[in-house]
Amino acid sequence: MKFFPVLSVSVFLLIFSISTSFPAEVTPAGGKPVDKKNLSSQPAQIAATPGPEPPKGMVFIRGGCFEMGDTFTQVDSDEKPVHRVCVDDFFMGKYEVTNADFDAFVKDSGYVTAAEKSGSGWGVSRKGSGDWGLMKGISWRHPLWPADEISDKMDHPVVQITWDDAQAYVEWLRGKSGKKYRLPTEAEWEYAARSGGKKYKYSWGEGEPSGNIADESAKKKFPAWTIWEGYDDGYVHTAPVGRSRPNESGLYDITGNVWEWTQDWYGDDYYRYSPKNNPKGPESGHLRVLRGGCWISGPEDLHVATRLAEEPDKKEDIIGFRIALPLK
Ligand SMILES: [Ca+2]
Ligand SMILES: [Ca+2]
Repeated sequence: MKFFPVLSVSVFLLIFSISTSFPAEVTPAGGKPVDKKNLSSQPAQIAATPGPEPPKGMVFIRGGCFEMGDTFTQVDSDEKPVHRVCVDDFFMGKYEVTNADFDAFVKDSGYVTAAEKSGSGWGVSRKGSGDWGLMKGISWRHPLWPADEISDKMDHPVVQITWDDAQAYVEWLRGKSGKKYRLPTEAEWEYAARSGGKKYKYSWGEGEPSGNIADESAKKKFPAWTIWEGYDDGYVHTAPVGRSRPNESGLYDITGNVWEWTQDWYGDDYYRYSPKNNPKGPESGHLRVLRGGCWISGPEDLHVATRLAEEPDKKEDIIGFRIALPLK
């Protein structure tokens, strides 16, 4: 398990006041509307899988069997043993849930998130040290620091969302649609990130990374971070969804941008006894699984088998989610 934060930076607990003054921040190209028709890079191969028409904003993932876990090293970890898993057909969100998506939910339901109730969330300091801490006055509406606004980044992934907040969103979707939306299971997530269970080390397959990760842009701001050397996605913090090249299943930002809550409880030994068919995680636990790495993640945390576990009430500026919909 990669205990958070997965950075070579000092962890600190510091309560910032709302009036704390930080230097001006620049997020390259942030907030511009995404014109998905004009994306410069397209997937190397979109699985030409005939299947049922997915709901808007989702892709069809044809089920199958695959080798789940870390197939690339011999090091013992919670990503071992590699084990065979089969998942049924399902739909998966093409993008991470955005601020615009979440705003529609909140406007319709009146829902108040955990960070708004508690008045704080976790985030990275705007100072170049990259220190991490609990900050007052941040929530999904003020994702990075108290003065940060979402009005110019409605197409960014929503963050500062607990697992329970994500559950409230999918329950709302269920009520609106009559369909059984939920978070993806950990197995579904890895199968989809592997473009149908392929034995890839990274979700993008071979070649240059794809996604908003700790890159050369991030290093200019946070010199102490471990980055993917030579790769520049242009974003220090979150990026609009859908800007990066999708994987072969047509999923955007499945690696990077924000960690994504899955439905499952976390068990560090779960792979030793996981059932083969449609595993749903341990029956109980105190941590939930997140997948995919984020904008602060370096190479070690970006391989497709990487598992992160957090308490379900954790809210951070690097955590969001995407939705799934089983066919039956
Ligand atoms: Ca980046
Ligand atoms: Ca992601």
